[in-house]
Amino acid sequence: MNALTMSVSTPEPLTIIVADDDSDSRELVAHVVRGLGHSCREACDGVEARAMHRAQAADVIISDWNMPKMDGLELCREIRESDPPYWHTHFIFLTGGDGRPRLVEGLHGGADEYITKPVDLAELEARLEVASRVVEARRALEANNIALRLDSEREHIAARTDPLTAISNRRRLKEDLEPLEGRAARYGHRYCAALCDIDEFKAYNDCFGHLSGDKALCRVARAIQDHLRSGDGLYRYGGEEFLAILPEQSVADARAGMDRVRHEVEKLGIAHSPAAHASFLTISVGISNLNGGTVDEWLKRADSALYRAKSLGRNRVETEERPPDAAKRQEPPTSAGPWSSRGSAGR
Ligand code: GH3
Ligand code: MG
Ligand code: MG
Repeated sequence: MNALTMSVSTPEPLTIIVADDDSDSRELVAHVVRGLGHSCREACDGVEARAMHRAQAADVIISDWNMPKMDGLELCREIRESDPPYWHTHFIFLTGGDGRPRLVEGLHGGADEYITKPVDLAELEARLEVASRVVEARRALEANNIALRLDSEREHIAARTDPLTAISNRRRLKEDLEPLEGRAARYGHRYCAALCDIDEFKAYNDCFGHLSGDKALCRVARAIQDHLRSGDGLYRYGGEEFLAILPEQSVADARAGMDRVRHEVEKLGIAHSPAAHASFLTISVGISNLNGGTVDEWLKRADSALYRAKSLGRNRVETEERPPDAAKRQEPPTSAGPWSSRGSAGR
């Protein structure tokens, strides 16, 4: 059995570049390589081989020593310098005559193997088996690294995601809030905070049970998320409280946007407890603007606005520093009913 008729002994075919200016020698080696089931590209000199490797990195380069434009040793050195740290190109030198002095120079230059011409086909096949083992080890390491990276990315995301609603949690909020103060102060960016709280949610739980409460919480979170702008962030702030961070919006814009969100939650039509004032689950929202103060003060102002929204009857949006006649300008909420007189601010 010769090298060409042997079955492929490698688990995965290799991608190989054969570089040789002597077309007979190059074609013979390429023929053997292809016969063993590997993919093979042929280059007439070092420059061409380098370009091929740059276009698509090869697992193995089998290169003649003496070639025009760029010889094999230079090619080998370039490959070693330019390959990324996670990649190792298995480099095999081909050379005629007494190869001993070049063997040492070639290995110092970064080569892994050395074959003398005329090429012995059985030796070439054996050298490619060695290459396969090395490449397999590299591929396994690479796959392991990718899996580890994915795992750590997944863990990173999971640690910042609320497991119930799948929106960002307080840890993520803390990280996202950190740069905002500086950005607002230094570059004049505007941010509004909109604190949303489900109205009379305790009554919902008491009536339908905690599991139904969980489901309703998820639907409300999804509805809020779906109706924010793409650059806005939404976080689970507390039990049934969500915080939306709205970049580059005036308080008036934020108020209009969050009133649409409030309406969308109401439109879900999640039947509320008979003990609640409204027929359907609703949210109240408090909005504040990050204008020079600290993030903590900013969130406290949103909380005060939310408290006012609760006091004024729930299912409504209130902003900080509300002008005295603002209540008259806001459309009465569709399902607020008699809350203004009966609702309590029991958050
Ligand atoms: P208000 O309109 O004043 O906000 O009234 P409320 O009943 O919503 O407010 P309160 O703070 O009295 O109660 C909040 C309720 O939210 C009580 C708590 O059981 C419920 N809750 C908080 N987190 C969760 C959760 O993860 N799942 C469920 N099902 N309920 C939750
Ligand atoms: Mg509530
Ligand atoms: Mg609450």
